[in-house]
Amino acid sequence: EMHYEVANPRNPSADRFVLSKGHACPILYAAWEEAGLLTHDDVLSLRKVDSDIEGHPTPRLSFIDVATGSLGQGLSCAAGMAYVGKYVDKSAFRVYCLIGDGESAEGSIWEAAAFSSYYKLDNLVAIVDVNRLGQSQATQLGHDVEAYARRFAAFGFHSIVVDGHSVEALLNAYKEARNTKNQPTAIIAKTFKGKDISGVENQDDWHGKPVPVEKADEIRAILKSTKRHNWQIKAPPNDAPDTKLSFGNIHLSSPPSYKLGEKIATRAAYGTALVKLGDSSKRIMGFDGDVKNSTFSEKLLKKYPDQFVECFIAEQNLVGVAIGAGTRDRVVPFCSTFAAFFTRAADQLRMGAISFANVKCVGSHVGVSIGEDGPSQMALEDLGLFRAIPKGVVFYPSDAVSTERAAELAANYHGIVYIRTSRPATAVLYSGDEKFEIGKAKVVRESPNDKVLLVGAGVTLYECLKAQEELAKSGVHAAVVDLFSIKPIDTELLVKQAQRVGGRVVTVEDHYQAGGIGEAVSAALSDTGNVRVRSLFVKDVPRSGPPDVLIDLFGISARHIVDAVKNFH
Ligand SMILES: Cc1ncc(C[n+]2csc(CCOP(=O)(O)OP(=O)(O)O)c2C)c(N)n1
Ligand SMILES: *[C@@H]1O[C@H](CO)[C@@H](O)[C@H](O)[C@H]1NC(C)=O
Repeated sequence: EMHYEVANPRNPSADRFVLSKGHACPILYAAWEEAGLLTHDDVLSLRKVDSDIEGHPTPRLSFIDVATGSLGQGLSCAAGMAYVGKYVDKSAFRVYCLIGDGESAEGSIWEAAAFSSYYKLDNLVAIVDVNRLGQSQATQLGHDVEAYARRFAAFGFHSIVVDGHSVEALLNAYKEARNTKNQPTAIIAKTFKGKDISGVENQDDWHGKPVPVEKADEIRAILKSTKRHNWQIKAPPNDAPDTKLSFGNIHLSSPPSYKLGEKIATRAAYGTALVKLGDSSKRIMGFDGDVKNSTFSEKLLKKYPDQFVECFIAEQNLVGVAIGAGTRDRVVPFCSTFAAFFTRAADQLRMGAISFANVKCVGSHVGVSIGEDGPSQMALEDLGLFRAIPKGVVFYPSDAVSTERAAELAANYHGIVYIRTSRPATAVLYSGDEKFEIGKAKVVRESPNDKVLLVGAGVTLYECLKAQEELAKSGVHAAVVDLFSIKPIDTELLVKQAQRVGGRVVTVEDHYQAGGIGEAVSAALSDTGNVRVRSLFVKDVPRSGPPDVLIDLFGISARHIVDAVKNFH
């Protein structure tokens, strides 16, 4: 059914296959041997440490676009691929996603289903392997294929029920899917786990186990008696445009233009940056979860509606779609929502790391400084989440200039990048031509007499600046660092400054302690002698109130910084 190029599985025009039930990958490896990409020895190296034929599929293999194995995520990624195929590449490629029936209990499957029908992704086919069984017992719906058909139909799919063991029935269903316009298709395949193998078929307790070696002859006989189908590999049409996406070459269409001291929220500057990146590349895409007028991603929608996808209030799917859209470097996806709500997609982000995904997450509304909306809207653990991602980059810009540059750096870094933006308007600190780099902090105040180093980012940088002025009045001189790049952190600069001021360092952050700036700075300084770090952070569950009041009440205001310095002996 699929069109692909065996020698180049990542051909941008080729059909995509996502094995959402990733644990079934041995059969996928066997299929690629049959297709001629893998050797028999490759396939037999399953799960060996020096083999990319892993226990669950990952993009270490050229025919895998997204890692799977954490159930419920494949359909979102497939939908992202299908969206790009239909609306961005305008290519004929089709996307197939195989889902387990047990897996279909995951809510994210249904988030993806709603998204796929809303966007009329008629190039997307979900195949549900209804074998009745999960891992430890029967699924909720058992073999009730009609119930799956009704559910997918209710979510806007064209549902087709087939005998999943009949290749003819499956081929007919794929044909029907190809002829179905304006809606995705769900093929509900009734199957039996361990079909035809005596004592195994349709029985519990065989999940994830090889059949016993004594049964090998019986199984060989079954396979030999199974009718072979004549098939040929169909070449892709090669109709996907050459995107020439060259990372390192995506620029803001004009440098940041603000007046020093002018007050702009970094979230607003993010919207401006996204538009400027969109000016220079048609392949910059924005994704948001119905908060686009809060995150300011709507600026991209307004100027370039073709480069924006509303993903509605379904953050797991938002991240999954963006990860899928970013595969094969078709687009550079920027997804935005309130930073707190990215925690809902923690598992998608974790899997994104295993997928070596190229995705940018921009979280607004961080910390107590959002004010009256209260703690449910305050991200206070997002830095911990994103810092944990291997090779992930985390920016926490304090002003509008550094925010625009963070977005530009993110667009050019192939990997997962998080940008933490803030709600309150903050003063512009840098001129438009200031150079920002991944892994580099900025010293914003320094004098030869400094006796303490204050480290902040976002709103707390301004508290540090206020504290610095206050302390100077009583003759205590403090250096102030704008951390900017939380990960990788600027160890060199921190060590140098900490030593220069005599080893006293105070960090302050609008975030809980775990995974935050205090811990990051402490780790960076842990191998430097005679350095001590005091950290101010949000210690308790916050509440509603004016931002300034909350910043003070929860212990991260200039007054608390001054106290910390005065009590730091
Ligand atoms: C999010 C998540 N939860 C649990 C598991 C553990 N697990 C792996 S396979 C499986 C059963 C899956 O059942 P189904 O989707 O019906 O697949 P099949 O029975 O066809 O193998 C479970 C619970 C997992 N991999 N991911
Ligand atoms: C977003 O737009 C809606 C509808 O126009 C409006 O009611 C709401 O106040 C806006 N939110 C923000 C934060 O501007």
